[in-house]
Amino acid sequence: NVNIYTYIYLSYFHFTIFYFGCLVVLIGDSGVGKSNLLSRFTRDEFNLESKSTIGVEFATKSIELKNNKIIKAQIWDTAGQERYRAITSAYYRGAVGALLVYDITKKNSFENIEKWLKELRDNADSNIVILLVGNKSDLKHLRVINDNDATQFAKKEKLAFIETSALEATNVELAFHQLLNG
Ligand SMILES: Nc1nc2c(ncn2[C@@H]2O[C@H](COP(=O)(O)OP(=O)(O)OP(=O)(O)O)[C@@H](O)[C@H]2O)c(=O)[nH]1
Ligand SMILES: [Mg+2]
Repeated sequence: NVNIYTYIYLSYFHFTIFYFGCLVVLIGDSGVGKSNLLSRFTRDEFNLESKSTIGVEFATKSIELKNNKIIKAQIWDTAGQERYRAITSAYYRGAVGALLVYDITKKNSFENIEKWLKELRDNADSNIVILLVGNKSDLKHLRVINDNDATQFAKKEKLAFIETSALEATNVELAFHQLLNG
């Protein structure tokens, strides 16, 4: 039983996907740095006191792929907080790629990757490209997830893996490019 507003909203949503083409989602626990990865990539900005995302935010950026094709990537930054789960999972459908982010200093955020992966596999298209991202690599003294464990896990789940720092701008560009080049 779909009311008119839902209909308008869904039309708009599908139009934007059609128009912009490349849709990428950022997912992972609250506080892992998704919004800062996005602001670093699209505006070269970082915020030490960023607020937790409410629902979903988005940004676009034109990038040149390996084959010299220029695409406009549309990036949806989803809220990590549990209470927004019903809204955010609606955005997985239609995405060509997902950055699955954890925080290298938070054991929980890495353990929850399996849960996020299941969310993705239940809701996204089956051919979606997924990149596992260990963010905050600048916090070397606080690291609890070593990159070996993450590499093993990524291998087991057939994901690509990269470590980033939104703060130091390490590998951020590379992560998005790697994802979009498939
Ligand atoms: N040291 C360091 N801190 C970071 C990095 N990326 C993000 N942060 C900090 O981590 C906190 C959370 O970052 P956000 O980008 O808001 O996290 P989020 O994943 O978007 O969180 P939700 O919107 O609640 O899902 C902020 O205080 C950021 O400044 C990083 O690479 N290094
Ligand atoms: Mg956020």
